[in-house]
Amino acid sequence: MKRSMVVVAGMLLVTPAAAQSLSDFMRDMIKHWNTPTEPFKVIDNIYYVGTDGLASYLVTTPQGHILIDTAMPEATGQIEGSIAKLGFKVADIKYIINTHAHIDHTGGLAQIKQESGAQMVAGAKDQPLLEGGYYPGREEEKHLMFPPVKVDRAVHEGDTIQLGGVTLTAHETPGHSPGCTSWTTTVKDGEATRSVIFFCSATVALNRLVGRSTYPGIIDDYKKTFAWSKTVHPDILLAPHPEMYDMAGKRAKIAAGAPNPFVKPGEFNAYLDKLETQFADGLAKQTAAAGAAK
Ligand code: 4NZ
Ligand code: ZN
Repeated sequence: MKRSMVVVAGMLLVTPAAAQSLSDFMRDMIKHWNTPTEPFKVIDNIYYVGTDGLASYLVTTPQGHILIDTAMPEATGQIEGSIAKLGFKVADIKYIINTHAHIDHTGGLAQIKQESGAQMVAGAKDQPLLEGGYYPGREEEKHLMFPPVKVDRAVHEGDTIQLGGVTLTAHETPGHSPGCTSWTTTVKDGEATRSVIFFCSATVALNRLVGRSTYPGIIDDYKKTFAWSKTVHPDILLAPHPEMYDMAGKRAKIAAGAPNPFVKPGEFNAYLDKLETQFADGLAKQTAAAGAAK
């Protein structure tokens, strides 16, 4: 495993490696996030068009395409190049979905919307963040800002996007951001039909849970998301950070043919159980730190 990947995995937990300065850590993480990678077919009509360290998905249909998330602002050209390399056109994107309004997933939304004329879709509570281009509770931090993008459709639980025979259903999974939205659909895998989740995220990462929290109600929101996660059992887990579902390991196995390595029932639920434990640890640490500071 490359060092940068270990670093990113650590970031997604809570804290950087103690021996490494925060800026070194950030530099390694951003380098990984901006490293190019080959686009590839995940399964059926779902393609990976992200970078080595940040996921972006193209869901194709005969009536145009749906793009889910972008990456850092500087990686937008990579995503567009990947779409072209697969033989698809940016101009044919009809909807752009954002799972959550953080710079590592929103950097190319405004540009690709402008170039394609696509409708921008996001969770209703992330609309002000996307239209303001800032991180909630850290409005002054320039390095977390991204090009603002107008949201055409603000979605809630159960809302759908339908295009060319494909239906994507929105699920409110708040906490990581206030409007964090996961999407479900189904794909064909030979004769079988598989259920897919594009999970938003539920890591603590940069969020403040106690004191002046990232946003009011954040703790209850994470809890709602963990409760909901126990009620769904997707066959395929996809997420904004490729480490969340071992994209690289599975991609390496695709060449072998069937069975498709991305089909892994139970992976989502095991991962969410792990995130729930990490959330409890993060909350305990932040609570203890707030107590010690008094
Ligand atoms: S995230 C940064 N999406 O919460 C931004 O994993 C967003 C995340 C992590 C780190 N950042 O800019 O340092
Ligand atoms: Zn995030």
